Amino acid sequence: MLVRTAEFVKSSASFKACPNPDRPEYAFVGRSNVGKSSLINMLCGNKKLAKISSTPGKTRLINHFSINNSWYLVDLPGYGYAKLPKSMASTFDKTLSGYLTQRDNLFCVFVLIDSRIPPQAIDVNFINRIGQWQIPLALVFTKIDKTAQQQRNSHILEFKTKIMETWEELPPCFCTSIINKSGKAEILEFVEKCNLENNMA
Ligand SMILES: Nc1nc2c(ncn2[C@@H]2O[C@H](COP(=O)(O)OP(=O)(O)OP(=O)(O)O)[C@@H](O)[C@H]2O)c(=O)[nH]1
Ligand SMILES: [Mg+2]
Repeated sequence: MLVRTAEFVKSSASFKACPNPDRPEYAFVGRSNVGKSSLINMLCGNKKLAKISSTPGKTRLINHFSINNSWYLVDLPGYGYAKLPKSMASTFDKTLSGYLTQRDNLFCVFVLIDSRIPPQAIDVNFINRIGQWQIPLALVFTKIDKTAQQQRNSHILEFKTKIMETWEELPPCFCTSIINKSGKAEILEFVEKCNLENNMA
């Protein structure tokens, strides 16, 4: 799939304020700083589309981007940012769970995992929650340019093994790097397939 146009639509503080759910939607979620906004920019070929930062906690709202005027990409606030005051962390959690459970046009949630580190309980727990909500999901192992192949592969294998303790089958998995654009074609092809399977876009 070719991304011909990618436009920012709006930032929303809750699912209630999101744009009309009238087209397929794909959301990116994961711990703060894992690379959600960077990945959206890579997929769209526009480094300035979603705001990125080396400081965690940059994205604080639900951000919709319209792709080819026919489907949405959504940049979500990160979870698990330790430096947030507790009250704010719980607001983020409500924003996130409200969005994930109420958005009817959500075709797939991409959960981003940092390939530089071994499996983290917070990611595994979050993925299990998505499973309980029965929302289609895919896993994206990010920043693969940052770690030696052997170490990264062992983190990814450990993660998949952990997931298989509770899941019957592995969800689709992707590996990405914004440095060399790894994973871009694969993710866009996956989105195209989902759109076609649902006869939309
Ligand atoms: N080397 C490398 N750096 C990356 C990659 N993806 C993201 N980064 C860097 O990681 C940092 C965080 O990226 P963001 O895209 O802002 O992360 P985020 O998940 O949107 O973070 P929050 O909005 O704070 O939740 C930035 O400094 C990016 O340049 C990657 O594939 N490779
Ligand atoms: Mg972000």
